[in-house]
Amino acid sequence: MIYSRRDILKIGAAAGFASTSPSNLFAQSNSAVPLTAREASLQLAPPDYPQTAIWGFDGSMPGPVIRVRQGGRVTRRLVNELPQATSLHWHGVRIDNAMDGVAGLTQEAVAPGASFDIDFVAPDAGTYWYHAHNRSVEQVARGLYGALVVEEPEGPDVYRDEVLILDDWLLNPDTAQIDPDFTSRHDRSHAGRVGNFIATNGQYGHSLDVRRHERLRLRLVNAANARIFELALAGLEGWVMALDGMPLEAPQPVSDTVLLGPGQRADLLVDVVAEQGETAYLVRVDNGEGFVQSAFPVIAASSGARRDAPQALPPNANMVPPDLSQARHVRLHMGGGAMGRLQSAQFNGERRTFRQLVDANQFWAFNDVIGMTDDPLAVLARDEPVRLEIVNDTSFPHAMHLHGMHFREIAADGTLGPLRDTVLTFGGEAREIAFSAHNPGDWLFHCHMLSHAASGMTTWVRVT
Ligand SMILES: [Cu+2]
Repeated sequence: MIYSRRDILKIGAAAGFASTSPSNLFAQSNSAVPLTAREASLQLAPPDYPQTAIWGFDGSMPGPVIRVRQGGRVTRRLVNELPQATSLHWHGVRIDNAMDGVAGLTQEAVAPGASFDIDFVAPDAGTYWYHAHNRSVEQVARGLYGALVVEEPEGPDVYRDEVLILDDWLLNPDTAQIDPDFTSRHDRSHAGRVGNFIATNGQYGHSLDVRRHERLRLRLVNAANARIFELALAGLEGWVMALDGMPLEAPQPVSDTVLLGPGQRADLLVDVVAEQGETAYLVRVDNGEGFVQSAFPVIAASSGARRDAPQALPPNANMVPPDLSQARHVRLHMGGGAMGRLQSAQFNGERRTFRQLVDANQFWAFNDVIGMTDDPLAVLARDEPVRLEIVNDTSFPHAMHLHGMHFREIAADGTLGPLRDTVLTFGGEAREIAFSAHNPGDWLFHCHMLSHAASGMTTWVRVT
């Protein structure tokens, strides 16, 4: 039997009704559902390898998919059973600043043995993710992340709605254990920590059975520390419906490849066009060569024919494009890294030579300054329109993520692109983004290549 989206919602509603018995209400009122960061081990590498020790939410990697209806509240108690302090960030959510989870900016890190109560409203439908935001270069690499799905009141009619979290791991090829050198000078000064084992949802040989002509919603999340995923479809025909959670005005047919930098997401609708007995694929393209990222064996023929192209997802509210004629200009110059031209930069309030910076394991500067500063990059008035020019004067790509607010890229012809929360820039490029500073608070703005963030590429803006 094929369930439509509405059938699934009906089943969910029936389960909800059953849970309103008095005894269940009493149990729920005691405390928020725990989300426990802890050590665990699981079979990450192929079956002939040992299990891999990871850190995961509720001991799994990825952590549990958290699903909530649009406008609903997310309440969890973050319980830290790790040997290290941690915090939890909700990437892409236009969140109350106090819940943004940035250790050292919006809250103190949660000490081992301590807990932190999370309670926020998810205003926008779409695909988001949560991940550790203390010592991120280590904690995300060890597995502390999961998906947050905020469902439309009435989503598209699909056979299955699947989260596919793409990641790579740097594993010891003999023991299958995660390489514990999170301060590698080479990773920091080059393209970041790039793994040697790539998988979907932490599963070797990730596979989903499908039928011909079924329509699936694939929620792709790039959780990698540094890897840029270039993706293609085989035996599937699809449309990009949303980027970084936010619906596109019109579905965009996937004719070529989809590029996802670290932190970025794409929602696809795909129709299975491979024949029964064949296998369809989500393909990872690496230097022009294709690799299986996820497999979709076509186990049966569908009773129906292919369906019409999908309608756009409903837009999220209060996303008025900024008035560029009134916009404040802010410039972010990126310098440093290997094969860069950085001679010196300010670090901890002092000017340091590049040699001194190398000794301090710091490699990247924003506007001549390395790392977090007491003063923000910009102090913005509430609802102030901003154009932020990002000049990548380095030899490497960088994926700049703004917390708390989405932005649009300004194209060369002055038009505004789709809403995003992370923009991928390549070496030598200048890109410009624009947004209205509608969300008050202190918001991190950093490279999501996490080794880069740990070695200089972190700043912040204040919205008053
Ligand atoms: Cu970077």
